[in-house]
Amino acid sequence: KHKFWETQPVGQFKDIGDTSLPEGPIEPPTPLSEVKQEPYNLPSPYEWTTCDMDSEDTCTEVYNLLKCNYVEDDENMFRFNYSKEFLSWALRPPGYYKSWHIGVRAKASKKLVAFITGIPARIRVRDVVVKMAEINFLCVHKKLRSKRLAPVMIKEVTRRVHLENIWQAAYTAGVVLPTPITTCQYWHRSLNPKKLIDVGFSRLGPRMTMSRTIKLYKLPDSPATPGFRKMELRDVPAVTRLLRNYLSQFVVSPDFDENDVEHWLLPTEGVVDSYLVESPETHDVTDFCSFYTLPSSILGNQNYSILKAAYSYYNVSTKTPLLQLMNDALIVAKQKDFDVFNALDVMHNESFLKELKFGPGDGQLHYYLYNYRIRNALRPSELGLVLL
Ligand code: MYA
Ligand code: JJ1
Repeated sequence: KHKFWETQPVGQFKDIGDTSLPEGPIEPPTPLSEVKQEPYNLPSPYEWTTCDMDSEDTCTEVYNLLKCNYVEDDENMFRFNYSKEFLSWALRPPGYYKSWHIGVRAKASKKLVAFITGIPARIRVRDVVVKMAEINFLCVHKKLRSKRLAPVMIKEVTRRVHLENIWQAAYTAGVVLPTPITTCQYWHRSLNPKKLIDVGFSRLGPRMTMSRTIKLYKLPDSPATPGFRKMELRDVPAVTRLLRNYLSQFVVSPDFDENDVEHWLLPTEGVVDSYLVESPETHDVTDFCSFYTLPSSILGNQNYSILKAAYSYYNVSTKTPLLQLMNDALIVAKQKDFDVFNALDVMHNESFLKELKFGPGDGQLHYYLYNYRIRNALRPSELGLVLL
């Protein structure tokens, strides 16, 4: 069934429930001298290219490939439309490798027709921190699908990760592959219900009118929590402490240091928003919430072309109830003109989703590790990792 994935060091379906298999690396590292020195062969009309994401022009080429060919929902009504600023942020974290930003071009026209990326990350699995690659933005042009290009691209990114002496990876997908460490559900909170209904993102509930629906989703004009404010550079040490302490309770989470927090969580206009609660009395940072901006193209609607979506990222509550903190996040997202606020049922998110009027979506997200076995599948609430 999975001619490619059966050959890879990933948990196989046949091994599910086998308690004799140990947790940890599936195969040991090989000496670097034994890592293949030349790129894998592509079908002859195509050639490898390393994408320089510092270059405005390359960034635009990648942006356009993804805008037209990346992930769609199951009814092909919406397609992710990551912005150039987002791609430049997502692909250039501390210690990134340019060689892990891999493109495929048509030799004749030099047109970019496929893409895959890795970025380095330290991921903690129970009590061990593992150097990994996070693999994302795998995309093959619509006209070149089902030609087995994806396996070659995955093998090539694996080779380039190995050359940096890294032997594990983490990735997510909307499709089931061998084998998920957990499967998460997308939830959606309407901020602009009229537009969501008009574009077919959501439907008018039974016995609901448009005006009752608009009233149902109304939010206050400003956040309720005293001391709620945008995160600033001076907050990096306090946010790092808060986040490290919070994430330590999950089975799988990133191992963020201050450099990582500065990159991934300091607000970046139109890319990532972060807020915290600073105690008006003690000036301690007690709570934190964040979301990233990922619009989707609306395919074939007369009136609208872009759906503005915020995605819940990392949230920590120690004093403000999580429900109140996330309600404030919804309020600021609404003020910033987002149409919908999305979240997965990871970490403690289940505790606020229903009460804050999120509804389950029709999409799921499966999480995977490469060359690292987890003995039993996790519950989504045991996962402390959000990939972009
Ligand atoms: S997930 C987002 C993926 N992108 C999209 O969904 C965008 C729209 N779709 C496309 O562009 C194409 O359909 C893609 C497949 C490129 C997805 N992850 O070339 P093919 C397997 C892994 O004929 P195409 C993200 O970015 C499939 O099961 N494998 O197919 C994370 C089959 O293998 P097998 C996938 O449709 C990516 C083979 O590919 C996926 O033309 C993580 C068919 O190849 C998928 N999403 O192209 C990648 N979809 O026969 C893994 C299909 O065995 C990283 N397939 O079933 C692994 C870690 C690597 C680093 C390791 C370091 C140590
Ligand atoms: O956005 C998604 N679904 C929406 C739109 C569905 C349109 C028809 N298919 C959805 N809307 C209902 C919202 C409603 C609001 C009021 C309350 C009740 C709910 O369900 C889905 C997620 O649910 N998104 C996708 O399918 C996109 C792909 C998801 C897999 C992503 C793979 C990412 C790869 C990562 O590297």
